[in-house]
Amino acid sequence: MKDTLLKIKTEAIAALAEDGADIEALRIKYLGKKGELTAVLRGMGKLSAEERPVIGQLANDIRAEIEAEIEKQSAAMKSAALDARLKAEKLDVTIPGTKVPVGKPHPLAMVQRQLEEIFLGMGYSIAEGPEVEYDYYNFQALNIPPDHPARDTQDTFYITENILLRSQTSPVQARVMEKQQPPIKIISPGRVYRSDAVDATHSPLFHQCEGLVVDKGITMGDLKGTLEMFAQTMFGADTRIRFRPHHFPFTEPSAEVDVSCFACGGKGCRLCKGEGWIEILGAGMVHPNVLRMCGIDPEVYSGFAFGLGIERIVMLKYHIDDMRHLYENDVRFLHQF
Ligand code: 2U9
Repeated sequence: MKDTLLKIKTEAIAALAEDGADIEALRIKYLGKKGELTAVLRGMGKLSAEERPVIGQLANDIRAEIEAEIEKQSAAMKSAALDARLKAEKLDVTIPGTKVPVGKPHPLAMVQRQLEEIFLGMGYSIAEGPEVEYDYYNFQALNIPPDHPARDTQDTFYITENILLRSQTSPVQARVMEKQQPPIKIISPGRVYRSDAVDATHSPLFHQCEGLVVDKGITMGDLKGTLEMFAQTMFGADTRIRFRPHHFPFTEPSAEVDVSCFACGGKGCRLCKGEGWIEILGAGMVHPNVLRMCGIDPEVYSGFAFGLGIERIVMLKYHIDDMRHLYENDVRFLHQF
């Protein structure tokens, strides 16, 4: 019996060491319930009382040795399989990566964001309102009654007789004033519409950013200081501003505002057409009629307002000579920003 056991051991260990051995099948063959070692143990009843513990001990030792060999061989196989996988999946970190195209904001969005940052920094809030607006908020509340000549320069698209696409963002401010008593300090960036034919400087859809401050004791000095701060942050610390008298129905007095040319510093160049100055916005003190119509007492409060076209700022800043580039989504153009 001892010889049988030793033979099983030699055979089992040799079989387990073979290349590609099926370890689980060998475990069943030698150690399973119907396995060779178990068969030998079953015959132990025939042994004498002296032989039984000796053979029993030997059988247990051999079982333990085969089990240890199974462990050893299956660990070796696992590690060989892992090695093979790692070799096959080898990663060459020196290969250049695949470029993932990353988008970026449109130049109009960039400048709008910059405007927002500048005015948020001065304590303004951002106000929004509908692009489809009542005639009342777009015109009448802003001191532009029916038949006023300003309706021609701001001709827009009508949905019905009383509903239109807003021609300016001022109705947003009129709505805020109607809802809220001063202090008011807001900007209203957004899309506006006018029935203009498309050319290098006109589009039926463009973007404006307007500002409004209403409180007790607001003066033209506050307006000048605010616009100077804005111009210097937007166009450079040396920028100067200049007010030229103008007329808007919603402000009195009104002015067009120029900045000293940020390309030549004011000497005169192509960008400023030799003037040294570039017109960038309109502004003024809110007309008492507008305050009154929006429920604010002009005897107690005063305010200033300003408005600019975002396209114009983008075109000046990036030397773009045709507004249509901003809407055509040609990536060869957009990649330049
Ligand atoms: C309220 C009262 C007054 C907003 C203002 C301008 C002057 C102005 C133009 C700039 C270029 C329009 O896009 S553009 O053609 N805007 O010159 N806008 S004052 O005045 C307001 C706004 C709201 C309640």
